[in-house]
Amino acid sequence: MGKDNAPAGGLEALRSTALHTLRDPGLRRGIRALSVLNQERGFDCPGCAWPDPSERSAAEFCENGAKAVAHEATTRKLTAQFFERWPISQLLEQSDLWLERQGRLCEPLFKAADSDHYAAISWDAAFERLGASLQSLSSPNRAIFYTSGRTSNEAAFLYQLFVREFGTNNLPDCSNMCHESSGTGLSEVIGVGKGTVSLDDFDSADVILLLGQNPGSNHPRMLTTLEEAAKRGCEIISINPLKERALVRFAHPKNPRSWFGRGSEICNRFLQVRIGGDVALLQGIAKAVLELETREPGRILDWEFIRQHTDGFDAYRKHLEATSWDSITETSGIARESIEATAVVYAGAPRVIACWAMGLTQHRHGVANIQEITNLLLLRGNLGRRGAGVCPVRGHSNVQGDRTMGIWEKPKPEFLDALEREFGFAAPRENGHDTLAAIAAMQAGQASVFLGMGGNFAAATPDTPATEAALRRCTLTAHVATKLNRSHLITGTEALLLPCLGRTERDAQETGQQFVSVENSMSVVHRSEGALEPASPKLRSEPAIVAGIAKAALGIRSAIDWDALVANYDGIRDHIERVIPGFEDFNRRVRQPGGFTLPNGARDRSFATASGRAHFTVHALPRIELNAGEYVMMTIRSHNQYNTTVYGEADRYRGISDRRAVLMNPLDIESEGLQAQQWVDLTSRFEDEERTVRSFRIEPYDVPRRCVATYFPEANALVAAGSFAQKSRTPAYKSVVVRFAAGAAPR
Ligand SMILES: Nc1nc2c(c(=O)[nH]1)N[C@H]1C(S)=C(S)[C@@H](COP(=O)(O)OP(=O)(O)OC[C@H]3O[C@@H](n4cnc5c(=O)[nH]c(N)nc54)[C@H](O)[C@@H]3O)O[C@H]1N2
Ligand SMILES: Nc1nc2c(c(=O)[nH]1)N[C@H]1C(S)=C(S)[C@@H](COP(=O)(O)OP(=O)(O)OC[C@H]3O[C@@H](n4cnc5c(=O)[nH]c(N)nc54)[C@H](O)[C@@H]3O)O[C@H]1N2
Ligand SMILES: [Mo]
Repeated sequence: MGKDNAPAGGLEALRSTALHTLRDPGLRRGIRALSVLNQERGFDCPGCAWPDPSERSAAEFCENGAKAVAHEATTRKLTAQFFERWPISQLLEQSDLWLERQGRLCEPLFKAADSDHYAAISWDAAFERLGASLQSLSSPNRAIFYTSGRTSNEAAFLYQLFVREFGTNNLPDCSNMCHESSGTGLSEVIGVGKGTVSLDDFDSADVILLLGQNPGSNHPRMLTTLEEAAKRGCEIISINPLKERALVRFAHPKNPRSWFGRGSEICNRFLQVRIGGDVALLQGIAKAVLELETREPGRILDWEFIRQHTDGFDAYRKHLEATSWDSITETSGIARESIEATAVVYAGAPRVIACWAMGLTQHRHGVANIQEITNLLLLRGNLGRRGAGVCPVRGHSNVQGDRTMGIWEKPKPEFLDALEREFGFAAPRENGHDTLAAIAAMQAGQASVFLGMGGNFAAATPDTPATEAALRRCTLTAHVATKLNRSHLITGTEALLLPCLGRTERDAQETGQQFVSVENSMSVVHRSEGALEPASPKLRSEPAIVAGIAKAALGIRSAIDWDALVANYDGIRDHIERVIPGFEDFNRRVRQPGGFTLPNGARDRSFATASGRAHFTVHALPRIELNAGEYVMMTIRSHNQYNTTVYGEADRYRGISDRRAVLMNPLDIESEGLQAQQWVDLTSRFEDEERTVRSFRIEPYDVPRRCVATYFPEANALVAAGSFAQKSRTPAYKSVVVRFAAGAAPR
């Protein structure tokens, strides 16, 4: 349990950065890439969506960003000869790590109907095949167009434009599995589905709540911000079943003096909530705040804000009064005294920011979680002023921008109207399939062509065997990708792999070198320009690939001059400016140092809800009923992975050496009659469905009773597709009910 007590970060982080940089791109290419990573004229880190500071240091990246860059910038190449040697069926038996290590995809590849091999194909022939498949469909709604979150604004805009001109809104994306609960929850109550803070706000916050987030591994640059806040006395409170190590002690890798000491403290209060207990805990804190107000009337709540800018307060207060302390402490697993002490800290702080990530969104009550955070902030007017607000910390580096660009299965009518005005075709008005609906449609034979713009659909989605079967039913599966992954091997009758340039690489088009733009977690839009020689001369940029597909699928029916847009991305940006609000003067402003910030009414207390007010909302306490022998399981990321891309077995910060681990409380291990390090099989229960995975190992860990953790994506086969958040349909990856049986080591 927490075998290693050294601070997170420090020398170890530097060592790991150097190791990955040397092993993959080699010294020169690696240093070239890192020297422009997150710099004004460089490329945006493909890792996470945490913003860059306005004053940048020479090394504006973290260990995990450097890993993501190193793995993209690798000099290893995957050519057609490799696929001659390796049949797809044999590649499938290799581990994800092995697939990843084979290097960059270098040329377009095609798998014919009767073949077990990918073979080289020309770009023109590849586009023709995809175009012909799309044209042969009886309805455009029989095609699925998935997007992962690394795609630039320019590529995403072109992609959705093509898909809508083709005639469907079937644009599921990784956001459906990620912050959809945040977008849905926030839109309902504050009128905008994005965060309201900027990086500057962290300089003046007095309390920062970190809910269900592990920034030490997943947003390491955020630790710099948190460390600075902690040093000036800001209180940082972690609400998380795990005491994540980087939040306990952190040594900044760029500050040599800190490497050998104990590191600095980030969080000073850890509330180890039970998995799924956040609604109860947040209601508990709010209930205690109301009790403080009763004791000191008029001194605790921001009555002026509540009266002027909100509605629903009375119903919310009544609900809290009627909710018993027993039910709150039982569901949250946190003692009343701790909740009350937290309320005192919250009520004493002039400015509070709440940050969160997947620990809150990936539950059946994911939307309620987000709205309870908002409730708590509204009580003291912690919204729309300096040093305060909501901060959903995004995952993929441009997942927020992709949504802004229209990658969405439920586009707003205003967006479609603007698209029609600009391009003169009739946009489809019916909502399309989100990720879960796309799987169901393929399963039912109602969709038969799948195109993935990045990502690893088969491994990231719930219920792995069912998703795989669904993809295999397709007539054609195609992926635009940088590196080989499992989804590329789970093919339809025919399959295509279309290799693209990565963020790190130069993108030369007819009019010269192009740059793209991205939007970070705080709505700042800025440029990103690659610097490295492309891994292969045959790679094409994502915008060029989209244009190739569009021309082949739409032919003369298209109203758009695709070639002109690819020749000069300024032309794409001109269209974006006329279609999407907030992008006025886009081409000039994107060239300004630091870019520009998109407007967001909630930042100025102008709430775009029907009443123009922010809403308090009432939620019943969600309960996860467990039978004897059952546990609630969260599936989480290790320090050594980027989503489905696994860099290595060990999870350094948590002191775990093997990814097939089940993190479990020692008292539960004992009461179940299990042993540490014992092999077990896990069976999940959802309604009347059961799913089993074999060969996981029991690892004693400081986690609340009746709660366990496993790693994503190994445990995805246990997640039922029918178990998702109300309203947002985000899969409930963090509340899976499981039980154990004795098992054996993997074969
Ligand atoms: N290096 C690296 N960086 C990444 C990624 C990566 O895989 N690797 N992924 C990117 C992406 S797409 C995303 S979305 C983000 C993900 O970033 P995170 O959301 O930090 O990632 P997870 O590992 O899913 O962790 C969730 C945290 O939530 C906690 N948790 C689980 N269940 C609950 C609960 O019920 N309540 C509370 N309060 N906490 C809970 C877990 O203990 C864990 O600390 O990171 C992004 N950045
Ligand atoms: N059990 C469980 N499941 C989860 C989660 C969880 O916490 N638990 N988290 C969910 C979340 S938050 C997310 S965001 C999803 C992630 O789902 P995805 O976004 O679908 O998966 P990734 O692993 O991020 O995709 C990685 C692949 O993208 C490709 N790629 C990398 N860079 C580029 C590029 O520049 N262009 C293109 N075209 N391709 C590129 C590479 O081929 C790489 O293998 O997974 C979800 N699944
Ligand atoms: Mo994500």
